[in-house]
Amino acid sequence: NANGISKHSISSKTPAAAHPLAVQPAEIASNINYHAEFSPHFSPFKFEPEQAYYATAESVRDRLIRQWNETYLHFHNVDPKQTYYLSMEYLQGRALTNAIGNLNIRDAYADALNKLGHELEEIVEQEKDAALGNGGLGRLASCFLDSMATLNLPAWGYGLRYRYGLFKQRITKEGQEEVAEDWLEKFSPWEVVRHDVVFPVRFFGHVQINPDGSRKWTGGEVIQALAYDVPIPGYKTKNTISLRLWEAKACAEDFDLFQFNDGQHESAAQLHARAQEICAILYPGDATEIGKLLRLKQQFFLCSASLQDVIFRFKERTNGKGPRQWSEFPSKVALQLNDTHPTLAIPELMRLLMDDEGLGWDEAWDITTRTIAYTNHTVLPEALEKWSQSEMWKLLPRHMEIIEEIDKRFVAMIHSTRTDLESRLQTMRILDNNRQKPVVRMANLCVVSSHTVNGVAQLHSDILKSELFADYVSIWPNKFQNKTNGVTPRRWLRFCSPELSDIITKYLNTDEWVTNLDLLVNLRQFADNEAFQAEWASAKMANKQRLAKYMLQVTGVSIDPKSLFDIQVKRIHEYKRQLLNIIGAIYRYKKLKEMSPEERSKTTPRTIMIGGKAFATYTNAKSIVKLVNDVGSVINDDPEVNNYLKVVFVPNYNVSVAEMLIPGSELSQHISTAGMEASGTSNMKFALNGCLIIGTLDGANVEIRDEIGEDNFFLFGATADEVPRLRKERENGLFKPDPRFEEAKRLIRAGAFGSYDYNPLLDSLEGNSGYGRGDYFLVGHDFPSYMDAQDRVDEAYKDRKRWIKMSILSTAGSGKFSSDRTILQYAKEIWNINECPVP
Ligand code: B1N
Repeated sequence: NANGISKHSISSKTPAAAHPLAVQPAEIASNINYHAEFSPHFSPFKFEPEQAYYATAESVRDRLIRQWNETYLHFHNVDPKQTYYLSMEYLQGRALTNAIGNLNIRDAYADALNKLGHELEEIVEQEKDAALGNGGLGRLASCFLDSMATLNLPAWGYGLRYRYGLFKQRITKEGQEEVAEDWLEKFSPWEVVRHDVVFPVRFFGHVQINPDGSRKWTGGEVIQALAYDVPIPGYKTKNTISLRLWEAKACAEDFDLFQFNDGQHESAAQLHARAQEICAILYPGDATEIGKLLRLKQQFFLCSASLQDVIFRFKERTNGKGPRQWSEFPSKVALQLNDTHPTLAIPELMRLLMDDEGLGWDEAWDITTRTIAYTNHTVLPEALEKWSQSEMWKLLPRHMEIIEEIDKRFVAMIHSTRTDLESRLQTMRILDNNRQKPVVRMANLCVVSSHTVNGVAQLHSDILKSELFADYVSIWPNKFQNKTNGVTPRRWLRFCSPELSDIITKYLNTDEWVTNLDLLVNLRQFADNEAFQAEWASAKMANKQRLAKYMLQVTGVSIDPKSLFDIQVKRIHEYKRQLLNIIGAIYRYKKLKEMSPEERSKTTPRTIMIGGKAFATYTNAKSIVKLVNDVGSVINDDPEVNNYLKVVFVPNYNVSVAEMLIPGSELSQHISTAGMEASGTSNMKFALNGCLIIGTLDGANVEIRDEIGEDNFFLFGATADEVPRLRKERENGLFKPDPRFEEAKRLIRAGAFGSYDYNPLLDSLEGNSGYGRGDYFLVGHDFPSYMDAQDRVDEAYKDRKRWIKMSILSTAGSGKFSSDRTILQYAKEIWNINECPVP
């Protein structure tokens, strides 16, 4: 019941007209037609854009299947050490443009579609985003897969096939409304179901103790995990790896025919309903605590199915050398946990090794700790996962036994070797029993059980070592590493901005930068070149015009491509400080109102775009969405100022909207309270696209500024090490607010932007302390420095030559932020894997 390689192979005879590897546009066109006719999903004779999209996608998918199978077979034969990336989230976005771009057949497909009466640009728009993630963490996983494939690394992703991904955001008079997004409504042409890859996953039940003392988890309910594979093509390489997404199913035997025939329809299908629940929805939290038992079930489902699959493959790849030794496991398998969400892989691997394979504790522990590594993505206390021990005893009794044993052994180790840390044990332990409802601290379990723990930007990794995990550093000083995040330059420059890419290729005289992003530094020599600057400016202008057209279409607001395009798009969160942005915009509006027409005409016209989704139950985040929309309505309708300022909320921000916004951006805001944004990754995408950053010294901003140069970065705000002192000062009543800040808030409270009650939101910025008060995120403190930085932006934009030069230098300094660099570092410094290119 799994994906064995059989001795019997099949030969593939493909009709000539449908040949999947056609290169000539005419042949490709007939291949697309073949799919429309012979893998029909719609009534015949219709070939509207939607039908054309599905037929094109299937044609491209067929082309991928061969190299995908070859990759699997090659890995099987070479049997290299392989990485398995475990993540509850993948934010894949659309696949078509990416696939034909990576296969280097975009133009042929565009021509073929032309022959069939369609435009590629329109066809790719038919695809729904695969949004199986919330934000940066999920998108990072998808960029990593792209880099692993491109670098020919033996690596796979594992995740869940959620029926409903991240919600669609609709903006109404009330603010944000969440609408279920049915990405599988019709079907996805990019997944292949593997009916032969099925593993049982148990929940509940009890632990049975055998006569020999060994233990076995039995009873409870058993749900089947069925594999759906998504091909991940590398750029200009045959290597095509897999993203394996599990779906939950009940067995046919679980359907109680007797009960059903007896008229008890619901209870007959009980397990079927329970199975369906597991993969029904992605929990829409980003650095927000979600303590739902169903979420724990999802997490275990991912871990158990993936580990059974990994172990199956480990046993299968013997290459005639007789059965595998378990001691080989860590030299064949690397498991990477994307945050604590897949922590249960730790006790599950221990259980499989001990209870199913008969290993002893010490050997199982040695194998587990040499195999597993953990990436931390946040230090926000509310996002650090803690699961109730009593709930876990019910759902996963054997795993709780194992977790207790890990905790017990950790405590014993401290008592015997590190008595100096005994006073710290209460916070270091995995089990927190000092509360009414005892919990398991997942991050502590990860740190104790992993060979390597990493943060996602230098500052963040430093904070992990000096604060969150400081006590562990003294025990395992070499366990902690930094791996600064990166983004794939294929999706985030080459494909989303072909205009800029062509200019880069022309001046560098090579397109090698697409896989060797460090080459972008060579653009520095052209930063003052007038011809280059002119081409650069016109490519940016074309992208701005495309964006303006899009904004008109989705919001009805017309924006001027000659104004400065200033963008902040990310999940809405108080620590990301969209409030700082909007309060700054309100003050700008007030100033413009007070100016004479003459004075106004000398200001730098701006279009401020803000977008992002708010967690459905996060009240302040939802008020922020509403506020941006309300402020926009007033300003955009004010004929006195709307030639100089517009504020537009970008609805339903997602991967494909980002691909439209980022190339057209000139200034982007990454303005979190220092120390709170672990890395940020959109900052890298904006910089790569020649967009300047206004930002704090937080997350990866620090490294971006180092690379691009301080002259090309609009810096403001408190630093991470000042934050604790500033919070204290506020508590002691020593903070004097800026009058401009006070005035802007007063305008909101006075109803200048409508009658909605913004008092609770604004109260969070006031007072000295208290829950939801006391300006914990220091918006008021950073406001004057933010306004200064914005003045520097306005000045810089007036000097177009200087601005374009800064824009070029941004792109030129972005080489470090390729996810290829990040993944190579993981491969060498954590996974110890080598490339395995398909010949
Ligand atoms: O991970 C990104 C970073 O670039 C961002 O700075 C960071 O905020 C983000 C619970 C999270 N951290 N934690 C989460 C997501 C979902 C969830 O249920 C937490 N996301 C991040 C990539 O490193």
